[in-house]
Amino acid sequence: MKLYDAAWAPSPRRVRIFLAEKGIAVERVTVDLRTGEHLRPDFVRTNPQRQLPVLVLDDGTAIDDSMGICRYFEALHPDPPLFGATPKEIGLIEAWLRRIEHDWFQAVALNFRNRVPAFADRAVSGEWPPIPQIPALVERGLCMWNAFADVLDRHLAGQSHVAGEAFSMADIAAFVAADFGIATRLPDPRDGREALARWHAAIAARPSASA
Ligand SMILES: N[C@@H](CCC(=O)N[C@@H](CS)C(=O)NCC(=O)O)C(=O)O
Repeated sequence: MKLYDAAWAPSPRRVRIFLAEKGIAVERVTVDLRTGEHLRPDFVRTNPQRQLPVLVLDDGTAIDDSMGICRYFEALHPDPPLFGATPKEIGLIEAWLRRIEHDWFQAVALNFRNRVPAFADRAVSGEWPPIPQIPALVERGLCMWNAFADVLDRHLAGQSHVAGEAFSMADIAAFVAADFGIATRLPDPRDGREALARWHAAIAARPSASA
């Protein structure tokens, strides 16, 4: 089994933090996104989507999505249960994961991919044709970013973690989205949002945050 990983990028980071929380060691191959190593034939054979992360199992099966990879390892190693142990926890974590993906992570992706020259006329995935950048989506991403940060701050005012009192995959996904937004120079969501800043500091203090 090999995990194809990449530095600084958010989706691979989700998997690294998840694996660190579980204490799972996997053989890793680091692919350099900055030099476009993921666009070269060698890697494209491994993942035609030309994206990281991808987990290649011993039978050659490739799981080419960060959440799919985390679910795979959660099924193999259920403790600690990062996707929930009770039906209520499982439902709440999934609900928040989808909101974080659609309302926050996509806000950064919209803003970043429609603004950064490296993504001009680039396909979102290796299996798509090139798609032009749409400047208006930069602003839309910014609006979504700030709006969801307000929602999350209000929500975290009443509890210690995103999906309740226990740390979960929802915290990992939101934490990585927050840092990705900050790294791509969106407004820092901690500014003026006390509960979100408290929560972010608590997640950043976990050893897994530097995985
Ligand atoms: N849905 C996929 C998205 C993977 C993805 O977008 N990976 C980015 C890094 S965060 C990537 O490989 N980008 C390379 C590119 O678009 O050129 C996942 O969650 O793993």
